[in-house]
Amino acid sequence: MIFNPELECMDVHSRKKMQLAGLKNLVERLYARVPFYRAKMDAAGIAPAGIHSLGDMQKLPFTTKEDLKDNYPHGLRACPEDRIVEVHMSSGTTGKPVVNEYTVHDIGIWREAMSRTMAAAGCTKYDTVQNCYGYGLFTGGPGAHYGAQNIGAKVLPMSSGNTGRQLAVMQDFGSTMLACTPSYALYMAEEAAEAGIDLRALPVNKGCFGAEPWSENMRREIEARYGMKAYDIYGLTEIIGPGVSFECEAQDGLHVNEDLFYPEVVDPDTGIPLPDGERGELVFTTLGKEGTPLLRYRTRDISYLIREDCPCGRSTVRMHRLFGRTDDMLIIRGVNVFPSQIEHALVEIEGTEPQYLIVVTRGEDHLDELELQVEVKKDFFTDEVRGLESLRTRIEHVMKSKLQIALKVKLMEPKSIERSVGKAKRVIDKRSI
Ligand code: DLL
Repeated sequence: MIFNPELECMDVHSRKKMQLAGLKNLVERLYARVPFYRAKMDAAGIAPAGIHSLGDMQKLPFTTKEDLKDNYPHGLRACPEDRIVEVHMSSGTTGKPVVNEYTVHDIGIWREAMSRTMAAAGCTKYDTVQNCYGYGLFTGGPGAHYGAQNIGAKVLPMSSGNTGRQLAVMQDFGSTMLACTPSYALYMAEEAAEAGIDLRALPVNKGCFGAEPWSENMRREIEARYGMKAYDIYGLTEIIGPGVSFECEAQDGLHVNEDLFYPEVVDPDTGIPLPDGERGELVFTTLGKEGTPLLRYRTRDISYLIREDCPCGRSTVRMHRLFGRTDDMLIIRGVNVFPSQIEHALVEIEGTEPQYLIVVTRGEDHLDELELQVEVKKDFFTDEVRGLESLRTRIEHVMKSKLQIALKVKLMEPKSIERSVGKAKRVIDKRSI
């Protein structure tokens, strides 16, 4: 279902006009109200009066994660404090967390963005949405809550964890839609199998999953185990939370809510905008936000833009599912490796689960070592050493040909890699560089 046909299917020219008006208004507000942005624009030699077209966007300075950290907690606020009604933060493993402060208007933008997102995954007022994204400072729980409720669906605000109770509620309340991280969806499916619960026999038939990288293989696995259609949803705390972009029933790229969040893709090294279809770093500008709007925010997420008609009828630009992050990239003996490449390569190997952990160490010879711990499927995990050894060498061989580096594979017993109720941790980097 298309939640807002007027805005989601509008003709591209009219949308561009809206975006330009939004950009001009944003630049004026930032220049007048946020000293950080005024200084940056002055240094770049661009004033609000110099913005005449969307092409002028390129004259504007970028905003980076470092800028957010330097201005923590309130330095980028663009409205009086008494207008802020909600705050979210990303946990950020290092340094200070990034903050998003919302006005009532901003919550409205989020609600709209998430209503479009969940409607595209088939959510209607007849659905019961089991929301197992974390509630709290994390945006996942509240974002899905606002969207589903606005559609008129019934929300079960479960938050993450307590898997036994999740499964009991899923059965007792007949949840029809699931919202959580893809890794948690798989974990719940494993627990269900263990408890003898047949998820395929339950009413749950769709889900919207995101907040972490996941492969087509994981999608197929989730769809098979639940008997559902699994949709990818994308977003980040700094911009709004979930709701920046989402898949429609065509599942061929994610529609960007571009009237709200203007996307660009740039070369991560030079910052030069790349043509549609070319892979680079996603950059977003929030067009209507009041609390902590962002100008040309460098996400570090890697994708490309698709500007072709979509059979669903939405006219918004799409982004390819994320390929990874510029800062997730591991440099192993000089070769760039993304965890997502490893996950994609694992797809080809029968007998493995989509559960893996990458451990990077630096040996006494100062060379990087990469160990890939891979879980073996229950049926493949026999005591027969020869079978396992051939699986191990097969994985090493596939990885070598796909990634151009040698790595050591350690086969792990079923369910031995730690499961997460939120975002899964896939890399442990033990190098002290
Ligand atoms: O993860 C917001 C969110 C919640 C998105 C629920 C979707 C569903 P952060 O914690 O700030 O916000 O993390 C944002 O997570 O820059 C991506 O690197 C990654 N990410 C988010 N969605 C996807 C996705 C939320 N669908 C960071 N696929 C982003 C791959 C994703 N990575």
